[in-house]
Amino acid sequence: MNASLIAKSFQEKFNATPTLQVKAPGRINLIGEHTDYNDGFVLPAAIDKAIYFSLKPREDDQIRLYAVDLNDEINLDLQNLKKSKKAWANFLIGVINELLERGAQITNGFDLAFGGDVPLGAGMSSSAAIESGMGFALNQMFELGLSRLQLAKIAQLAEHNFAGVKCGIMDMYASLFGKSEHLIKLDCRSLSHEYLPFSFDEVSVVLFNTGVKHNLADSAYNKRREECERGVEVLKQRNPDILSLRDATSDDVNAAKSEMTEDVYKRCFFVTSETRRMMEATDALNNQNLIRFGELMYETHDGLSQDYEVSCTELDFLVNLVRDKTGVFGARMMGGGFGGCTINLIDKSKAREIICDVTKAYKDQFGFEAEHFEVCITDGCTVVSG
Ligand code: GAF
Repeated sequence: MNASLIAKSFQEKFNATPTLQVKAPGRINLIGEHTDYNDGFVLPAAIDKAIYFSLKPREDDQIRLYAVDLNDEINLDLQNLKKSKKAWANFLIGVINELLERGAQITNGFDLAFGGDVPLGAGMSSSAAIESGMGFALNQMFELGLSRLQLAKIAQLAEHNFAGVKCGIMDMYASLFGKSEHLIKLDCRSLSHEYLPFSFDEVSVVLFNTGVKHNLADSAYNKRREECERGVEVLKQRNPDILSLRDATSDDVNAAKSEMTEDVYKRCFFVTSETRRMMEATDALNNQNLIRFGELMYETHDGLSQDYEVSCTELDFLVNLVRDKTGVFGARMMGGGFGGCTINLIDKSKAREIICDVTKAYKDQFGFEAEHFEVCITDGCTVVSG
């Protein structure tokens, strides 16, 4: 699916030519997992898997939304927006609603078709791409004058209030602020970033998709967030300067261990260790030291699996499979967890062979193929035409 196929579907569905087409990419995250909602740092990038939108304003208040990939549609009234029973529609309605609540002048209805090639539920943030792209498109079409940062915050609120996941801001930020061949070192407290060059001719970024998404993903995500908040309450008693886990070290957490439940301790220990790893990884990258960077990725995976407990059998299998393979710098599960993809940094000359080995071993173990994606780092949301 690409922009012109979505425009063609729009034409067929609405019998009109779209006046605006936009593209909103999915994301990868190199390191810094579950740190965004703890005010920490993350290192994501936008990728060449994207959601495309075609739109045209209407003269009345009707909003017609068409999900091309699902061949499903809904009609709404701008003056009477409601949550839908269809999960896909809520990502879009949530954004319209958040914009209206902030006084955005969306003055009339519109027709919209969307779809793309960000695999659903694979941890590449298809939902954030839909939310970011929706805000970006409406900002363009109705000349709302919102900044990319404002759009990222609106997309995040839509996810909180309409999809029910209390996510951090990383995914939306990456979709909106991505820059070709660069990682985004995002400070989730100040919401400012710097771009770090990431263009190693000899390295492929490969994602292996477990093809599973375990049911408890959303509720467990919210629970992890609450556990981190409970940990902060304990740490704050000892040191009032600790406002979030970003302000604490693993030593602080160890010192307060007896005042925490086992689960809260493990979550806090992971996040504070991840903050330290994230900083070390940035140094390794600046020194072009991919070997050290890769070691840190494995450490992150182990922490996510054992302390944060958001991995699963399939993800652990994929990471363990490549752990000692020559040609693999590092690998780990990526994103919220409980399924989705692993991210792997692989020596380009060995990539074919390693992809074949992994695909075969996964099929032998689980009985179905693990899809793989060799991804490139791209710019964030863009206007394709209009
Ligand atoms: C999901 C969330 F949406 C992000 O905000 C982030 O917390 C990530 O999980 C884990 O790092 O993608």
